[in-house]
Amino acid sequence: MTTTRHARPSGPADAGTDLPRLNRSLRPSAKAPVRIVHLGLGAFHRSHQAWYTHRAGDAAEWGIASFTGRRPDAALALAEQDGLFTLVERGDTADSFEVIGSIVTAVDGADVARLAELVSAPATAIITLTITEAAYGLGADGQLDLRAPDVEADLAVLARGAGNPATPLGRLVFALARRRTAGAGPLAVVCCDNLASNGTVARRAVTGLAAAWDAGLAAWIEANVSFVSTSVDRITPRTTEADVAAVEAGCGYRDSSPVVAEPFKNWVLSGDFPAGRPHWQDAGAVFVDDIEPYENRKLWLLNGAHSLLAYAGQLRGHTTVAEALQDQSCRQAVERFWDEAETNLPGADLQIPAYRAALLERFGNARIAHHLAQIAMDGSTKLRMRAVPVLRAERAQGRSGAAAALMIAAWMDFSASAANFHDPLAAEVAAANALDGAERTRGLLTLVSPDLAADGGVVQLIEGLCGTFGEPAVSP
Ligand code: CS2
Repeated sequence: MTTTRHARPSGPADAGTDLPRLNRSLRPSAKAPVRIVHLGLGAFHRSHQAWYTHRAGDAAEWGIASFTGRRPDAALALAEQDGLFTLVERGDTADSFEVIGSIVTAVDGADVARLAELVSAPATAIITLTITEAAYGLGADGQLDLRAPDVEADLAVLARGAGNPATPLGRLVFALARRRTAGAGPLAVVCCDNLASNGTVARRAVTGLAAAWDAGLAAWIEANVSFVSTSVDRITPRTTEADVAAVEAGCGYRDSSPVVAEPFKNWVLSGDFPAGRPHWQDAGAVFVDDIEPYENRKLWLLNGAHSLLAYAGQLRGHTTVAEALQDQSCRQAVERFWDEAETNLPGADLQIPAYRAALLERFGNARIAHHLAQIAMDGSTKLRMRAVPVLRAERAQGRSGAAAALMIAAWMDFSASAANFHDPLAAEVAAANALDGAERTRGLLTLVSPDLAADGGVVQLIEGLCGTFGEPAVSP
């Protein structure tokens, strides 16, 4: 199937260019009714879940209403295009373009009344989430931190009966309460964030918040909401002005919101859909009983290598994944980490050698400018999924876990030097960085894994590895 479209849409030209804007005249098929509500309208949602839904054999029955997170911008831009956007599939040598039609409504996340209305509609069968790893509000102990200021604030809003919670979790819990009242029946929540056992994490976070507000609601959620676990994969860098220009040149229309992604995509899901689901398998999604080996393979090998490259690479002065991979010291650290991780990934079914080879190719695609700074964000949360399990497994078997420890050491060095350090625990990280020597290492490690921080051997190992990729540019 060719995905390149050269048709010019009818309709007004965009201000500032003589090109027409992408608009409903290019909608690939009739607009589907809303049956999926999504929280987290970002580039990854559009290149992944929206693409799978667009390509499902029964796409005509499954429209997505997609809500933004903190800002309305993406919803406003997409609404101008009737929800349509161009997916630029960027291979090693060429781009192909496809107009994606599965998002039928794009809404500002602050419009919680609209969210509640759609979630409580009987036709809605699925709520998908890409709200970032950090948004599940889990502490290092894996439990929802009810004392986090934004969680406390939302609980106060819910307790007052006000309809404007600010966090994605608060908004979701509010909307589920409306579904309960409406008697609209069971549905599935499908977590698409990069977390281990992400369905379980979402269940814990949602029911934890609900229980702190209304025990009856928590019990209703337990009985009526299925939390599906998924492993999601498609490298999707942030869209740039050059990408907008590439769409203009390739398609002959102006799209304010194209999304660029690699050709590779993967979606593994496990769990029940009590109100039905699209035939995502038509687009290559895979449904399994036991998702853990697949999610570990992806979280450790792909995301782990990404985080290692993000910290080591930036300490070495690189900007993108492809650039960092050219640097032998970064490449070697990745290969060593993969060797360690692989020892803890069971079964020939996982085809680890082929998976590793494919990753090297995917990371090496220099036409995808995947910025290390984007991956480096929220490290305290990400390392819990990407480095800690491998380090823990290695130590449990009497080995050092030095390659996983090196990822954590690189994060520590980066945290002390980055001009723009973005992390939910940024204040705590800064406080720990003001300490010296082993105290600093222990303080930082406690934020990622309190149990590993209590092990003097691990603290010493990580401290010894600090400075491997160069000293932090700015001392704490
Ligand atoms: C990346 C992921 O930003 C990050 O933390 O590791 O977004 C990664 O690109 C995706 O998981 C790929 O599927």
